[in-house]
Amino acid sequence: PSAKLELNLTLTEKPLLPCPDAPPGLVGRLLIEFSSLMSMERVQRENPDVTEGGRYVPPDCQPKEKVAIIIPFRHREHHLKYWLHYLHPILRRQKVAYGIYIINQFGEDTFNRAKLLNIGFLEAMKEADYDCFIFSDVDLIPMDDRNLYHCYEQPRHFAIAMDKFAFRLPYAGYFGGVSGLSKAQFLKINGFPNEYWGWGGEDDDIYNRITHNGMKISRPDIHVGRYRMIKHERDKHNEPNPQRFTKIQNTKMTMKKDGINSLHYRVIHSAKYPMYTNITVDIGKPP
Ligand code: UDH
Repeated sequence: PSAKLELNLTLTEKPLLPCPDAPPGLVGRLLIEFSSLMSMERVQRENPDVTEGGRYVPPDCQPKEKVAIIIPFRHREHHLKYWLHYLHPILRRQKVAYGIYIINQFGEDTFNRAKLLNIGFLEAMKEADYDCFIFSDVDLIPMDDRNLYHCYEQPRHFAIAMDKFAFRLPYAGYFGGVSGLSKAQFLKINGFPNEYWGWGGEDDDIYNRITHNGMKISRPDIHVGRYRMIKHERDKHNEPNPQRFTKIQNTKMTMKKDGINSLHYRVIHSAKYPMYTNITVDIGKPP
């Protein structure tokens, strides 16, 4: 009888077709605002098919890749609610198979965005065989769902037209805010620098790593790559780093020894919540 059951199953289960390059359910330009109250309960209620740890797999097609979304984080709970509220439905319409990883810096020492992103790469890889890594600030919301959150032939810069920069690139080599690299692209540049403490420069260093390794930046159409940033004051312990200008002159030398191959940290706490995975890490402090 079990052989018969197996046969029945194989006859009725349709193999899923690959997810389309242009998902049919996209709506285009979106209204993004941050004035209404947001709660995690509401986000949960409105996203019942997201599974524990903030994971999702499209039910009706075979995704080409698995995407880990990595968010550097500390004391931005308010922003995170909006980010999850907007992004879960967008990613679902885009037919992305994904997991959300919040990498939360423990303690009150100087913030280090790029080091947290490196940790996100390693920690996500421990959980699943991700092909693609999208690194997003917690306060940036895409205004158009045609800005597809997956990886491309070349490292991708998604946040090319932010409201705070009058919907333009602030300078040609800008790679900040939201970016995405395949596993191979990330490893080719030895990941991101661990030695940028405080605000600024790390995104330019990543840009340098990409170009020094013979890759180019890929970008969406300027009308599609629009973002709203949730307004905020400068955080404590993330002051502009005065060393950033000299450091970005030296990427070619430093990238070989500073990166994913020199990463040290300690996981303090890790938890799967309904809408995201949180990993709190001790990353040390500037020398
Ligand atoms: N981040 C945190 N907590 C912090 C610092 C940074 O979560 O304490 C994360 C967060 O994901 C944020 C990202 O790191 O989106 C980038 O940091 P940022 O938002 O400080 O950088 P941005 O360039 O702002 O967006 C700089 C300060 C602007 C002050 C404007 C005052 N009017």
